[in-house]
Amino acid sequence: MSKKNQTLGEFIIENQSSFKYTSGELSRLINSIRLAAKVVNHEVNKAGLVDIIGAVGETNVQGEDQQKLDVYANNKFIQTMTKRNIVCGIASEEEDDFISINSQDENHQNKYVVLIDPLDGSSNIDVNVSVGTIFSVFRRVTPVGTPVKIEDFLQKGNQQVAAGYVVYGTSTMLVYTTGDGVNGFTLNPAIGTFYLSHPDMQFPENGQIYSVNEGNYIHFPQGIKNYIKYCQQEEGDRPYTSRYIGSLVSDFHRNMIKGGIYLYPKSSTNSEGKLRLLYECNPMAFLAEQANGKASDGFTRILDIQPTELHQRVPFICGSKNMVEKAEEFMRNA
Ligand code: P6P
Repeated sequence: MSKKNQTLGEFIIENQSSFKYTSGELSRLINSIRLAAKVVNHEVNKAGLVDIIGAVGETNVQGEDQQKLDVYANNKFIQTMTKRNIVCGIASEEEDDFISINSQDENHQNKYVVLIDPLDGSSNIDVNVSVGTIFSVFRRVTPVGTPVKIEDFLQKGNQQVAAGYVVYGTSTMLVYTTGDGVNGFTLNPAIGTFYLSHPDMQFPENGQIYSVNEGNYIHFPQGIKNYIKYCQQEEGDRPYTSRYIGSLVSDFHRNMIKGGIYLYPKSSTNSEGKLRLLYECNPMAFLAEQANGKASDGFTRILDIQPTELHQRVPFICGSKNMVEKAEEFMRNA
């Protein structure tokens, strides 16, 4: 049983034996993410003070302006995981293709691949709104010791061995799962230590918060329009409250604590939605299900979707189980 105020390091050691692949490699991987999170947190917290805000002048594979902090966070996470010789491959929202690590060293036995959104919600950076890092971990499916291949990354989300996020908000938290529940750790910046502040996080089965960009309403499928009107009706515990930060990690985190639903549907302007399956929806869906929540594209469980390409998008509905099921009902009946 996890104990509040345990440090992340103590928690990892205590729970390592409960993880079926107890090689210690995954523990070292979580520790490397912890280190990178602290380094990125330091830069995020002083972004307003130094000239680190502002686009680098390039655009990433998503066609989005690359903010300097995007680039910084991407480099830090990749460097930290590479230097510690833990993973054999990395895919990132900021990288056009996946990165094969130690492929020259035929002796390496690294068996994990990591997919990462190094700084999600980065358009919020220069308006001082919280942003986050999202990560997803799989065991490779190609032979250990050989260069990774695309199929190591295009695995269904139900094969993830770990997933989590860092939210750089009023406090910095690392929230993750290795398939045995979800635990949240808060950083004490004075000493650079993460402490277990939110053991065994669970979505309430019901909630009264819905998170969607209603500016896209006219472009939504009819089922989503009908669900939004349902949320706004005067009946029972409704109307719900609309809360949308524009940062998936922050909206997800609040909804997991208070109860709620996040929706990024497809639309006439985003035919597959906006969010990326591999390094946004899959890790958040794994966390949601581990926290008694639910995640689908409106019809299919996110974790059962077979990926076909690294940066593919999917419609995303995630949060309190009963709220997601009600939204799915509206999608079916539209
Ligand atoms: P929109 C950030 O770019 C992001 O990927 C999520 O973090 C966020 O929920 C969503 O996109 C915001 O998108 O189109 O509503 O601004």
